[in-house]
Amino acid sequence: MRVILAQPRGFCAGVVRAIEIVDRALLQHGAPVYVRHEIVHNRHVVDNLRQKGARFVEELDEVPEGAVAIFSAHGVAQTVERAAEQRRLDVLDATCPLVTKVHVQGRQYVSAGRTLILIGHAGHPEVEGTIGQIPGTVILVQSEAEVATLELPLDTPLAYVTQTTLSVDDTRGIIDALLARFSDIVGPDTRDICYATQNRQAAVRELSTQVDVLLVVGATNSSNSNRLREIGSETGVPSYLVADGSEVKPEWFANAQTVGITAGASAPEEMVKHVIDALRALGPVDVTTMAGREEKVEFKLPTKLTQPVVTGETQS
Ligand code: 10E
Ligand code: SF4
Repeated sequence: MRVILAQPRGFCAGVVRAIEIVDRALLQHGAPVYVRHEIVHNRHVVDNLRQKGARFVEELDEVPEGAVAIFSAHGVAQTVERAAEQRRLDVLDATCPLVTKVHVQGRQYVSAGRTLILIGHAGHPEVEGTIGQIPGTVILVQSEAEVATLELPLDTPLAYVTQTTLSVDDTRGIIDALLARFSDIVGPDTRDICYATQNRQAAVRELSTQVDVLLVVGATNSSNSNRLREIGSETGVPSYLVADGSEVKPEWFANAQTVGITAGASAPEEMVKHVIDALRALGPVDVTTMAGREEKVEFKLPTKLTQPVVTGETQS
């Protein structure tokens, strides 16, 4: 069996930064530190940090007053920021800077007097965070069909922003429908879909022309990983989302000579190796990596975590 690995795949700069924030917080403060929501949508990442002393909670009232609390990479609403202040929590914000950029953009549109449309998936934590970062009403649009049902005067001053991990193609369709229906609407084209999402989608689209089966390593609650699997399916290749090698099923490869593997932005490379090992258990495999875009994006850590840790007492 031939295996071709997508390039780029796996961790994006926002995920690397978020995990580093938890690691450094543990070093600086000692266990436990509290993380609101999964730091990124991956059980292996979460379990690893839990073993090191991180405690994962869904709401801040589960965090003792004054403790270290880390916001996940997906971002939080302003009500969560205020609740953290009230509980005097020592907050470290692991929101990806590209998500924060969408919050800032949305607030700018609203303060310029426009009604804001957020293109995204209801209930996703990034969407809840973005809605909660914008003062006033935010209208959530999830599909092209929903655009026709919006009950707004056609000349309402509107603006749109998007979730960062959407399908580039679906989002373009929704934006085109908005532009066609409303006469005074502005927004950032598809640029709110982050570089990592766009690069992984472009790579998987190309990879799917060369493979008989596609495996996407990622979690079922990971938006960006689900979009990668959908692209594989849309191109007609049987495509499966797997958390790790234990979920790989031999019958998927009955007629397959070439298998493509990619990984969502929150999936560790160890899990890609685990999946390759599962394929090896079925027979010999020859692994290559497709030629692809190199990513050099890095985000700064919060300054609180870049100060040297002072240990022991100073001598007089
Ligand atoms: O479900 P998502 O794809 O949004 O999140 P993830 O944790 O799987 O991957 C990282 C992406 C983030 C934080 C959204 N911008
Ligand atoms: Fe940031 Fe994009 Fe990664 Fe989300 S997927 S954490 S927006 S770089």
